[in-house]
Amino acid sequence: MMKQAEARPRWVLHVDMDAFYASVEILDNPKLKGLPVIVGGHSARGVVSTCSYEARRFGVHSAMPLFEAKRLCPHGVFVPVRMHRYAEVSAQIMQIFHETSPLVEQLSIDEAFLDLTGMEGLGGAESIAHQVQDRIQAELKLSASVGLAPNKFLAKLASDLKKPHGFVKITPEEAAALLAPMPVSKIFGIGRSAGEKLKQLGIEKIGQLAAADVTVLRKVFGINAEQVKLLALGLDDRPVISEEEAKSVGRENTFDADLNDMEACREEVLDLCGQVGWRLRRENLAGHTVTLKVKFADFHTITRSTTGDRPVAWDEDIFLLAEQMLQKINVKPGVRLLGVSVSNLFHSADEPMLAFAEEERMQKRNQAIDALKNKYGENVIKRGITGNKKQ
Ligand code: TTP
Ligand code: MG
Repeated sequence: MMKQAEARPRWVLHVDMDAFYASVEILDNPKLKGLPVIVGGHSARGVVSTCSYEARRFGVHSAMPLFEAKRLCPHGVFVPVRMHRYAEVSAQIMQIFHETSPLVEQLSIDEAFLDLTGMEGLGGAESIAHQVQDRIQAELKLSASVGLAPNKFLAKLASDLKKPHGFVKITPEEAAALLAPMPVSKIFGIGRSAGEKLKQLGIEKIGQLAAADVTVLRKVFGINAEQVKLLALGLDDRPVISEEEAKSVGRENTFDADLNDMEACREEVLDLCGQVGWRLRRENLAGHTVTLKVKFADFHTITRSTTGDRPVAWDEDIFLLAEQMLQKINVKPGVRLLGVSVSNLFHSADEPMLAFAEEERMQKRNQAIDALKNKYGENVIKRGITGNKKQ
């Protein structure tokens, strides 16, 4: 019998800058040091982007209307957003990350995961984590909080525990006990609505969630119940994915004979959307932009892109956008190739709306197809177009 491979112990580092925009403003204007600095306004919609920890003591926080921040902190120093400058500093921070590990996953302008697994030869994950925090301080004169843990969920949680300038390491052994007394809202994807439902079941703490019966959790999380329970136990096997890997996910198909009617093109686009969706979901990815590529019989090629209001990963959602673009294209001259891709990717588990979507039926259908494709390959199933057919 084949021996099952031992699970490799992982070390994931999550780095998140402290009061990022405000800290950059103070860096560029040291007179602001120690003052309640509130960044927002001008180009923004009149809300606080962020504020220094001095301002947080007055109750000011991100996304709060500026007038309210002014009321809470009348002596605050209000400064406008300077996006290009934060992007510049962000690039310097990411440079330090890339010099530290080959596997860096940027989550937002001021945070990233670094996979430090197997870097024992360099002094071990903990020493590297300190080096990263120290380099940011010494070279950029900025403060970061770091979390070191065996997986992404715990690493992100850890970096937030002792802000600002925190350093928190969570070992696999201590994870469950550390999580147990925390409120369930600490788990990404558990928002107010799921929190309320759990409360009705008498579940408020992560420890209770970890001990709950999966069949009970299904009532709240549907098919995600198992995943939520694993998170509550401190288990999360999502990989750290570098930008190169995650730029876009796409599939294209060249036809033996050119297609020249819309219905045939729709069938093909639907099939491509299924292949792209499957790949996305396998990697726990979702994307904001869907691109349709059409190569005509004369090799002339066009691409059309749509960025939707919400991220897509389900076949149906990708198809909805792709189909709208297809309908505007004249396919009569003959289509030689069709391609569908999704870009502007991020990890779906980081966007709660998607991770625990209410659309359970769609999830079930997609996941049933995924299970087949995972087993037999992507050509095992071709989906038919349902609903009203257009010409
Ligand atoms: P965060 O990391 O959430 O916040 P922060 O770095 O300011 O503070 P903390 O120490 O708690 O990490 O977000 C990073 C930047 O993103 C933040 O500096 C400003 C911007 N941002 C907004 O513009 N609007 C928002 O609602 C949030 C949350 C952040
Ligand atoms: Mg931050």
